Amino acid sequence: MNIIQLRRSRLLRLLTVLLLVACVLFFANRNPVANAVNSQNDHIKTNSLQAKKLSVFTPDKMGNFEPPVEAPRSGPGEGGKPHVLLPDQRNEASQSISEFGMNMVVSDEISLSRTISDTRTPECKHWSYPDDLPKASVVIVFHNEGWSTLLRTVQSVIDRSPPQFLEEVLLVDDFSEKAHLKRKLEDFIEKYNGKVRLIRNKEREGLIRTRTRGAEEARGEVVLFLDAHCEVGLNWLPPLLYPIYLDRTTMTVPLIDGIDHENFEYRPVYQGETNFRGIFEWGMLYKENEVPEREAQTRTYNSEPYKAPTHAGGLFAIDRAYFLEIGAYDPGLLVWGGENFELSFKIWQCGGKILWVPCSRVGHVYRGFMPYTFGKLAANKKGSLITINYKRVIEVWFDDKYKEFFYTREPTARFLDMGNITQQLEMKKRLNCKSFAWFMEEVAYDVLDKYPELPANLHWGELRNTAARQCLDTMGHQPPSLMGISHCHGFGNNQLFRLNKAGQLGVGERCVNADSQGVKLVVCRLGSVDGPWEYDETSKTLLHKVLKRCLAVHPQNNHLTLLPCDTANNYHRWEFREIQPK
Ligand SMILES: *[C@@H]1O[C@H](CO)[C@@H](O)[C@H](O)[C@H]1NC(C)=O
Ligand SMILES: [Mn+2]
Repeated sequence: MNIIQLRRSRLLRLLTVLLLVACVLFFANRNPVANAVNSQNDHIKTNSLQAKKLSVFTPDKMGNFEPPVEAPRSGPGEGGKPHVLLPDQRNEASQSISEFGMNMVVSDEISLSRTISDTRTPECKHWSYPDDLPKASVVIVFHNEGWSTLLRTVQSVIDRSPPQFLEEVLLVDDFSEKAHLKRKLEDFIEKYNGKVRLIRNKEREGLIRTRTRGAEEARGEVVLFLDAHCEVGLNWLPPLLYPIYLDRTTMTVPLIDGIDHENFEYRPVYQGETNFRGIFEWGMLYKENEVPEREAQTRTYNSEPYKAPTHAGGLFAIDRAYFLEIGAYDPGLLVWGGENFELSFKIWQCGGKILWVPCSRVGHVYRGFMPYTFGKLAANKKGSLITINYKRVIEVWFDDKYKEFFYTREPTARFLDMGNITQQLEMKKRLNCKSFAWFMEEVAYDVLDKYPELPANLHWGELRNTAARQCLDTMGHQPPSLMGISHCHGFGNNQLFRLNKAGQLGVGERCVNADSQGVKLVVCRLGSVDGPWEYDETSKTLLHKVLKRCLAVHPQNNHLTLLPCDTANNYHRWEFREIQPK
């Protein structure tokens, strides 16, 4: 054999080997779970070809991690049914609602291991997942949480997670004061034999920093954050871990079910087969939108995960090391709010992705209100903490054009002190992150359909009637509702109006319009930024162009109304006065 022949035969052998490997890989990927028991597969993995097993859909067979069907149980709240108290418990119940924001008397009577309804789309039962998924630390941050809601969160995770994928449940106490969360809690979790761990902050840090601390202290490969008043759904864990197993720069988000804060009924928030995903409006309020066709058609099954621009915030899973590599949460964010956007924009713009996972469901108690204060965390801050956070987030992640939309929608934000963002901008550069325009075109392409580019404001501020010396006011009502006038009080949500170039008079995310009944606060029409109003700089009158009348205070009864315009009448005169946060 000469050299050339030798080379040729080596080349041939190499090609044959490559072909074989490719075949094995191909078939392994086609039927991964069958291959899970096949040593061939492990061989491939240790050969560092990094073959990942794939999930498989089998219409005629249950998925490999599906739990056996539970026998129905009777008892308070079993099956996710609402639990009703006796009449003589009403006082105690309403006290607990004011203390915790939810009915703890009801919760305390329901078993920590109660059964719930299966809210998943039926397809979900037929997915099998690889047996070598990463292990998760479930991180639960709490501050003055009620006893049974916190422990039911823990117990449901223990009950409904394959133990081989659950490294631990890590409870992180953000400096609670309540007695039941001290020694009693430490004693109780001993029964979990080390599977449940508790760490405590030495001072109040707020939700955002406490979550980051949880990730730093966690021992699992994946961190999975839950609120402290959740119940995880049937077979919730493997579907969340699987996309991260395939690509460690993926954040996964379960679909959230509702748990009623008064009777603890467990019920789906999303009905039927329609999937939703997280988006936002330009004031940075979190919104949801039906999954657009462009995304839906990238999948074979409606039960498969889909890409989402953002998420609600509380519940998600992420590779722990990846989360820390991208700086976890911006440590300059305060307490609560906007952190979901910060993390979402960072993940997408810096090369990762966010998937919502329809086969993973987690129930969450939506509280009527926040039962605690931010204490000294909020001291010395002018304006709302959340708006300060939003400003920080948009100043780091938005391009100039999009920043303007935020300041148009939230004009007082220009005056707020967002702190120093130098390090965030340096990190953005270091990670070579893409522009916000890229994100809007490739990921959040449905946002502009619902919330188009905002024309600049012509005027903003409180809107004061010259004769009545009072200000236009939403009166704190929800739309649709009649508006009124009241004592001008400057900063706040009810009297801060914006009139844009297209005639829209907005207040927060709402709009002002009018009909035969009067001047009304309404939900702004989705997909539009225009409106019926025209302000005359000289006469200071505000004309409703459709009704051809002017906004006025009635001279007789001092009520807000629309009248045929009288440019010389002070009851028809309105002046915008810009206001700065106190
Ligand atoms: C902001 O932070 C950077 C680095 O963290 C520092 O060099 C800079 O002086 C800070 N700027 C201000 C105004 O404090
Ligand atoms: Mn919550």
